[in-house]
Amino acid sequence: MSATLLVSDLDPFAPEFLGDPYPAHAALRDAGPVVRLERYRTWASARHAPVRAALLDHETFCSSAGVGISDFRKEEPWRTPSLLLEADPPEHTRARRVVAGVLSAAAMRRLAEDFMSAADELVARLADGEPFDAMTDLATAFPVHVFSEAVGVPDDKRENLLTYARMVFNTFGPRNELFRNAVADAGPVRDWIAQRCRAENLLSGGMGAEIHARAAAEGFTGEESAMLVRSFLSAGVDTTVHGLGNALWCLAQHPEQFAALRSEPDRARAAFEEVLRFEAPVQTFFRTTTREVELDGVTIGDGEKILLFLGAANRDPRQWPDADVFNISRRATGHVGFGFGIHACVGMAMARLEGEAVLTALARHVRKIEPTGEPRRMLNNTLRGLESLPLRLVPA
Ligand code: OVM
Repeated sequence: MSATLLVSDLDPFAPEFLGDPYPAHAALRDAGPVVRLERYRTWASARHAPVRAALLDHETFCSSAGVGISDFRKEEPWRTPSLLLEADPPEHTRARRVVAGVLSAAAMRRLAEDFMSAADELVARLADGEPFDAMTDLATAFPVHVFSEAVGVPDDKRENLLTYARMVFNTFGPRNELFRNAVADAGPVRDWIAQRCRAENLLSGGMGAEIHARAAAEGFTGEESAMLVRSFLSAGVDTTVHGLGNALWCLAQHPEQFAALRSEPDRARAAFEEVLRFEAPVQTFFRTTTREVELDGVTIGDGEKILLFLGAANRDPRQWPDADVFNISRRATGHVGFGFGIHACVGMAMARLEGEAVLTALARHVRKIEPTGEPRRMLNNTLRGLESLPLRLVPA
């Protein structure tokens, strides 16, 4: 066996780690390309090259055994596995085709104008110099509204989308307090989601209805089509909420970067990409090996779980100069915040559109983003983001 460092005392799902993962990320990267996490008897990688390589080799590093710490071959999954996220080819390929068709470049062009005007209106209204909670009133309000409208989720209890997503992302981790609290009283929210996924409960003309239509044409049953909508509802809202929240936080913390964005609003897309590199909303995913494999010189046995630290790979100094510096002018492309390979975020064009819309509106309407209090961090086994972000927007 090759030399590996046993990081026996590290718990990457403990509150102290989740609150500020970056020092531990650096230690993990420096320990080796692939390390052993004794506490969970799992492998892990925090470097960019092996994380990217594992994501690209989907045959060896499979998803059908679950992309959380739980091995579906040994433990019963807490919910019916996703046909998209928790699947391998050829089943994954069919599901992906349906969902990717709905999220095409042409579909994004149709959404762009609505997203831009919704962001413009909201930011113009908030930019009055008065303190507000940017998590609630901007980073959450915007995606919940534009996503629900685009997908065709009726305007009733839409906040359940956030509760459900938080639950899903917590359940990728171990059965710690975050996991247990997330699934306690899960019933009503799960039922609400299951109902929303049904064809008859989605508004006509929306992307949800289109999933049902395309899925039926591919030969999926109504129940399977609803499962594909479930993927949409699971992955489509809270991820962008925290992408936008992290963007606002980064820009508030780095006024010179916001000044650069203001001077060139066309940089909004690139700025959002740098946010995703620097503060990846989805921090981790697991894969499971289908054979013995050597990853960056380390031998991993067959049937082993490996934790891929996307957020740490995005700050690997072996990949980026000044990796710990937030700089909207750098080339952030190549980050793994959206994953990589066949499972790379199928909704990334929509996420980028939301980011571009909000950052463009900020560049247009806001002179200064000023914190008015301490932000409160949200802890989640997978997501990195804030619970509240008090600030004020000084109008331009
Ligand atoms: C899904 C799903 C759920 C959570 C995340 C995700 C980031 C997908 O149900 O397919 O991708």
